[in-house]
Amino acid sequence: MALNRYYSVRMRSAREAVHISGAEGIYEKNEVAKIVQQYTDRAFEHEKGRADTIRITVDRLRDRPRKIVSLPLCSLNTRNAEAAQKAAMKLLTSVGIEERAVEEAFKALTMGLSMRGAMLLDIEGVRLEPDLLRGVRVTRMGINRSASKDLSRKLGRLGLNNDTVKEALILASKVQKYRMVLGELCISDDPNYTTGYIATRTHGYVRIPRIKKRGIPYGGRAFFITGGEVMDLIKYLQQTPVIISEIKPCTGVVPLKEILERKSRR
Ligand code: WAQ
Ligand code: MG
Repeated sequence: MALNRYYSVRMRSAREAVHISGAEGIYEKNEVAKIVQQYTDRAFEHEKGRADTIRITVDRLRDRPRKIVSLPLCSLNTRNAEAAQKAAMKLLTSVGIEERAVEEAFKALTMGLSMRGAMLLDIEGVRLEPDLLRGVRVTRMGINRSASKDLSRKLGRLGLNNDTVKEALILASKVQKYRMVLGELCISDDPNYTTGYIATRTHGYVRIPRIKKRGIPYGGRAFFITGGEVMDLIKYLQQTPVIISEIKPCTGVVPLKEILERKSRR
């Protein structure tokens, strides 16, 4: 059997043992050296400060990555955290998640505890991740070169062509590909990044501006899931390599009503 030619490349940087930035992707062998260079530059130039430790891990993948299509992207124009939470509630409850689960997620995400990974909640809000402090890390995801170019072009028209949006869309697309997952809520832990998102297969990736006040240094992710084997889901999230190879439309601000009426064709 021919060896798989794909590699996972991951980077983590820190300054005085405090995490600064991370990045990861899936690449072919001939791209690895260039990506290591890019990740190094990125760690040195990060706005949170120059890293003094950069760890880069390169692993050949045993399995061929699964090719998937990205979620379509759009934005709401929420004015403040209250409006943002209301919109998030409407989107998530419209796919069968109960109100109390969404409330539980917001409560946990605004409490000020920082988790490295995501919370898993069932539709009633019961926490299901085995490690409640760490959460579940999604890893082994990437985007191929042609899809990355297409995504940059589509996001560029909206003034959104940056690593933060690209990487969040890649992660959310991998997560929503698994049928047990009904939705995701994400709030950045970056104090200056106040746009979060909701992702569902029905509505796609919906950006939600002003979901938190500027200056708040914590955030997090919650995945809402229905019945099924949680351990299989965790294995998928952590280990199954997935590559975005096609990009759905990316649009600017859309009224919430329109998003709720629109059913995506996926
Ligand atoms: N797997 C699971 N959870 C993660 C992962 C991961 N790979 N990476 C981060 N998290 C969790 C963790 O609790 C972080 O504190 C939290 O998510 C936020 O992570 O379209 O930058 O890297 O403009 O701060 C949204 C972009 C950006 C919205 C989200 O997340 C837009 C972002 P951050
Ligand atoms: Mg961050």
